[in-house]
Amino acid sequence: MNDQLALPVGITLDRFIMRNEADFPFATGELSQLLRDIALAGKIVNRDINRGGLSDISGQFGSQNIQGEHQLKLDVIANIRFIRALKNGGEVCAIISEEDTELIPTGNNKAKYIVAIDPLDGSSNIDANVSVGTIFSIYRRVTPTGTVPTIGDALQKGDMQVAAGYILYGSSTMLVYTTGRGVNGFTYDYSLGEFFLSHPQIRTAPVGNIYSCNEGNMDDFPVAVQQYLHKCREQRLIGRYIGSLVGDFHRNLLKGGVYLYPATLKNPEGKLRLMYECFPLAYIVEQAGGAACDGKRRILDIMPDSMHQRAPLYIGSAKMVEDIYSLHFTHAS
Ligand code: P6P
Repeated sequence: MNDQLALPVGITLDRFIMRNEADFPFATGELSQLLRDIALAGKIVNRDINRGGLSDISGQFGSQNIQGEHQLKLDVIANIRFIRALKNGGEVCAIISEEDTELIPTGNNKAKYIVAIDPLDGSSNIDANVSVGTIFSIYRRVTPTGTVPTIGDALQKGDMQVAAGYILYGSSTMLVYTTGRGVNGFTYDYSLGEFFLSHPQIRTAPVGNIYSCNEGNMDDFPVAVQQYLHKCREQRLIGRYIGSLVGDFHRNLLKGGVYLYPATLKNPEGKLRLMYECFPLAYIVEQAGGAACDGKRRILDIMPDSMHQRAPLYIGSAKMVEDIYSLHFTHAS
């Protein structure tokens, strides 16, 4: 149960962080400052995205990332903004980014946090003005402070996260995050340059009537998923899928529903990346009363082998995720 007191709607992110820092007896302020650094970079990326069509920063950058995906100019710009904010903020000793093949040491070897980030997920939608998002996950390093961080600092189980969140650049820009005491949402007021608490203590319904999935891949899906989707249709559930994970996840979090990205022929391990997409959203959804699995395991129980590892993802309302898991289990035995 969330023991975080629901603070009044309308307080700024900064005041919220300060009030809640007091709740952590051993808080030393570094995590608070790290959250502020991420929020600052989010404000800058928000401005870049809003200007995308007006300045020559939309379209392709002309390179590919480790995923073999064409990097868009805004992908690269967002990556630079977040890496710069995290380096300059001084609270992070290393970064995993979707846009960079290797672990990025920041030089702040005395810092105790590691950040895994997808700087701009769903960016292929930007030219069509569809919502996109930043997804981040924060861990404590496991090697001694003062030493150069290693890959072992980065490859930690999902359950080891100390915080996770996303920034949704949509009809409004929102920062939603958890530090393990519930999930809170903040809406950005551009005229004041501040995030304000707008969605205190978000809880997700145990069952929803929305399912989000690219049904074009239906014939590739495991039998269990095909069976589940047929059930959704029989029950006349609502199909909503915008092809942008943060937008689909956020809508389902607030309204109830489930997002499915199963393994496909093109992505036999699933498409979504464990460290900076599945883990952070799984932490958030569990803190809001929901669930996330890969069909066989709870997402947060998975121990990653590599930074850019992929996984199938079923995430959202607990009962709906449990139904998908049970069907996998039935068909596995
Ligand atoms: P598909 C965007 O590329 C992304 O990583 C998620 O944001 C989104 O949910 C998914 O891929 C869309 O993938 O194969 O349905 O286009």
